[in-house]
Amino acid sequence: MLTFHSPDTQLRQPASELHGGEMVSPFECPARVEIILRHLRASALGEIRAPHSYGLDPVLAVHDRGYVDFLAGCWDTWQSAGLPGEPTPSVWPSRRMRGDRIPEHIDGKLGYYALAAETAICAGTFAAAQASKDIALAATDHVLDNAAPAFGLCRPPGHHAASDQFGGYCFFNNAAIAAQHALDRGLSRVAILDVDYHHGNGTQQIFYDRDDVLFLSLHGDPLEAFPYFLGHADETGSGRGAGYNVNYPLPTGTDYPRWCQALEQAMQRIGDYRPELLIVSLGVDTYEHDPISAFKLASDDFGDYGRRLAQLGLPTVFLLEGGYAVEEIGRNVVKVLHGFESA
Ligand code: 6XA
Ligand code: ZN
Repeated sequence: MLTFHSPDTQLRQPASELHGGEMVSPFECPARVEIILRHLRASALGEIRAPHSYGLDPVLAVHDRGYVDFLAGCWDTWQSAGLPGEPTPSVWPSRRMRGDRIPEHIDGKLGYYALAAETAICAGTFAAAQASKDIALAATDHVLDNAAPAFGLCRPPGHHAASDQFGGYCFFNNAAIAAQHALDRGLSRVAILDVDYHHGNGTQQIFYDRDDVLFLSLHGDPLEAFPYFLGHADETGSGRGAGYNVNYPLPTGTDYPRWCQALEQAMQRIGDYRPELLIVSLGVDTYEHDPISAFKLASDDFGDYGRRLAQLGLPTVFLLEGGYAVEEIGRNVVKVLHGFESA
């Protein structure tokens, strides 16, 4: 299986993250990619290629122009305002306030365009986010052109990014951009299966009223887990999209047999949909030793579900989302990909 990777993803190096009431070293860090690369090379999974630039058009096909312009200029605006530290959202148009006016001050803009406070923007964030979506697009093109699976080593991740919101370490929704790109190439049905520990609220929002993208997500119950305000089972899509959004919220402590039951249900639904492309939002923060998540998957379970996914027999692109047990992230990602290939 081919991997797509770009060193530009490493331009995202924020100094800190708000976690547990403290500023800590970010969980979503460059070492994640380095360790995955090391395991990919050692496992001889296949060639590692760089993507070409697709520009911003595929981004603007799913994201709001004002949002993209905000991300492009945020770091410079913050610097010009003479503010110390890193651009970090701290105020929101919350309930009973107005959300229809975009503030002019950068502090207000950050709150308008953010869904949470842990994700700071740094000098290289916009460039890294562009590299990440290029990886997703190149991997998707490879799958569609060669009828062979591919892995996009995306960083930053994407599934929390909504049409006009960043947060949860995400800026551009790589999976959504890839799905829309595939539709724009002439496909009529794409499925996105999100196996990250966290609900893919951004992907859900982007396709919520559409039936050309089936979105399914297995994740920590939002009553107990980030992003807290989306991801319940009764969110099933609206309008034409009614029935095309499927959430499997699972309790804290969920182990592999329980998780796998939900996976089998999701696979059944995907099979019924008959998509022409499957995009897997591959977060390995379901791992039992992940520092910020609460499921109990063991390393071997990753190989097992990789094998199961292959049984769908679909053109499949894997795009990296979360996973923060840095020492084990390479092993767990490679297990999924190897499992898929060996099936
Ligand atoms: C913020 C938690 C962000 C979770 C990011 C993630 N306290 N999403 O892994 O998949
Ligand atoms: Zn996650």
